[in-house]
Amino acid sequence: MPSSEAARIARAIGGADRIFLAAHEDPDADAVGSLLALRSMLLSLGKRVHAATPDPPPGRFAFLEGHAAIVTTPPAWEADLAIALDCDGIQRLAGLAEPFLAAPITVNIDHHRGIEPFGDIHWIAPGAAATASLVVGLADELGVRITPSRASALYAGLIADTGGFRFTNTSPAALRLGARLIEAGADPAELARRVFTIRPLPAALLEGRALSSLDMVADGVLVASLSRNDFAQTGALPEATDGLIDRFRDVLGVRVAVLLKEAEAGVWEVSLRGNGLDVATVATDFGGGGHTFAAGCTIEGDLDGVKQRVVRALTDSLEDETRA
Ligand SMILES: [Mn+2]
Repeated sequence: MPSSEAARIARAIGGADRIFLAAHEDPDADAVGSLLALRSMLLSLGKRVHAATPDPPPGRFAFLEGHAAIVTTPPAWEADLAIALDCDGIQRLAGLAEPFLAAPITVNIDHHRGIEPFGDIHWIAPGAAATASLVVGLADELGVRITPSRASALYAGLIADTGGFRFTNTSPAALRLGARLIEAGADPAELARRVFTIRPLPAALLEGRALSSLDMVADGVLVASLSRNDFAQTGALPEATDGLIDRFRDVLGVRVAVLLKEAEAGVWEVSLRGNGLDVATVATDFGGGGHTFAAGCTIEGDLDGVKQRVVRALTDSLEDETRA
């Protein structure tokens, strides 16, 4: 994927010795995979690299090479260059934002739509299926090889963000990239199992709770909710909800699926999935963001209040879209 931004970033990397790499809070496979692949590439170029995410990467990605090197703290040294991956807004770096911005040159590599650009160089490609695909573009620009471990990390990101080549961002380019990464040593069956299928018992128990909470509250708006109690009683980690909402979107008649997840007492993380309907606008109205059909925000209040506000906003927005 040739791009003038990739060339500028490659030049910035060429001129740097100490590089601070960061990816977004609550990191997903694209964030972790992109971070690990780029870290490995930069190490091979003889750079000193610090890789961090505001929250620890999920343990289920521990099989990816370098996973243990990811920390939640900024580097103890002054970086020459800081690169953010998969971050739709500086706020997604949470506590790492300030040290990130303190670097003399800052770079943002991302594929989210409608993001607030930050950094001296931003390479934002909303047409790219995953940030992982931009990291491959950068590898080509830098002339570094996609080793089997880099290919595995990047393939994990690619399949996570395309839902295993099922989402609307599944394009010829995404499939070609998948093929290239498999040729470079990624094991598709094993990686699909690691990213999508394997899960601990508490996650299965939590899904049971989410299923029993399902409520078709308005025409085509299906809401699931998980309280702090549900997490405490099942022993499930926050990441146990990964992929859950996508299954709820597939329930017949659903236009929008909503998952309300209580992060702290009275603080609800709201995930939205639209079946061909824009949900990013509603998420943005509540101070969140994301992709057109997959977005999220955080709302404070009790469950009923939060549910009502989200559902009202969604039904208003659905009416507008139906009329338009
Ligand atoms: Mn991504």
